[in-house]
Amino acid sequence: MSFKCGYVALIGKPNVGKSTLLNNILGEKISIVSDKPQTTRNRIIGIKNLPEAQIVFIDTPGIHKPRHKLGEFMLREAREAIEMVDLIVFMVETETPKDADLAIIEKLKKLTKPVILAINKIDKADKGSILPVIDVYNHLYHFKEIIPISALKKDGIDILIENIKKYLPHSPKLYPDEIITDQAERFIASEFIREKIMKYTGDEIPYSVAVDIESWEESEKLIKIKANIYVEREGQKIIIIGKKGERLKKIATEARLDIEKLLGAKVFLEVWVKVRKKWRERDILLKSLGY
Ligand SMILES: Nc1nc2c(ncn2[C@@H]2O[C@H](COP(=O)(O)OP(=O)(O)OP(=O)(O)O)[C@@H](O)[C@H]2O)c(=O)[nH]1
Ligand SMILES: [Mg+2]
Repeated sequence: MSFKCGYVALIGKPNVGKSTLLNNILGEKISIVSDKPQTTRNRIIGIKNLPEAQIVFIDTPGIHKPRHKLGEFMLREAREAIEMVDLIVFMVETETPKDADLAIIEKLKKLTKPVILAINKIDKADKGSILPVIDVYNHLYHFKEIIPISALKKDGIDILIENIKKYLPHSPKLYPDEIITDQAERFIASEFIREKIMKYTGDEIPYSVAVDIESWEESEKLIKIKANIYVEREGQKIIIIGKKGERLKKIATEARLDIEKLLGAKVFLEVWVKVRKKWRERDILLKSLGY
């Protein structure tokens, strides 16, 4: 009866390190990461099994003001995660709160759930700057705990986990031990491709891209995957492909290596870039792309 199990949402403004934290807690990459905001678009469950607890994390899209229907979907994903969990981990950076952080705190005030504040990226902050930040947040909201961490350098993660456990309900496991995520391999593979596009393109391209797996054939020796990259304009297609196809080749090669690691198998990956005008605004296209 002493076993604990519950849902924990990782929320915060874009780019604070939510997905980095989830991957490093699990020791496996299931949620994509980039140095650009609005990387995560869907709720992603990651399960941490401990001898005395099962923590079901939900990574969420960064909370921002949506400017198109895709953004509205992302915000809904975050909101629904907040509604379904036992505990919220609100992530911020080691700096005084920005408007986006304050707006989230206003939303938290309307809830009755426990909230832990994780102050991330302490590895790049001056030592003396952390205490004043804690002090400011302490005055803004009644956080159950305030924990400075570095998701990247895995600093403070054990303390965070110990504190999360305190607020989980007594309950048997909700998921079998061997399951680490609710996301299908097909989805994670498409995300790895999107991650490399985010890495190798700039301006508006990372936000105008969606990836869809068209076919997936498994044989004994090889998994053959055919994927489509959708962009909104012809010019974006030309940029992604690059001179003599070099950029697309780099994107596909790096994505394939990640997919092979995930699947533990050899992969043949074929990618095509296609234009779908204004897909971020069109309900039918959004739905067909999983948003
Ligand atoms: N220095 C430092 N960088 C970090 C840390 N955690 C994450 N980052 C970097 O911050 C950037 C954003 O990380 P993500 O994990 O994608 O952030 P996110 O909160 O999931 O972002 P969205 O999905 O856009 O909401 C990446 O470049 C990470 O490498 C950290 O502890 N220290
Ligand atoms: Mg993310």
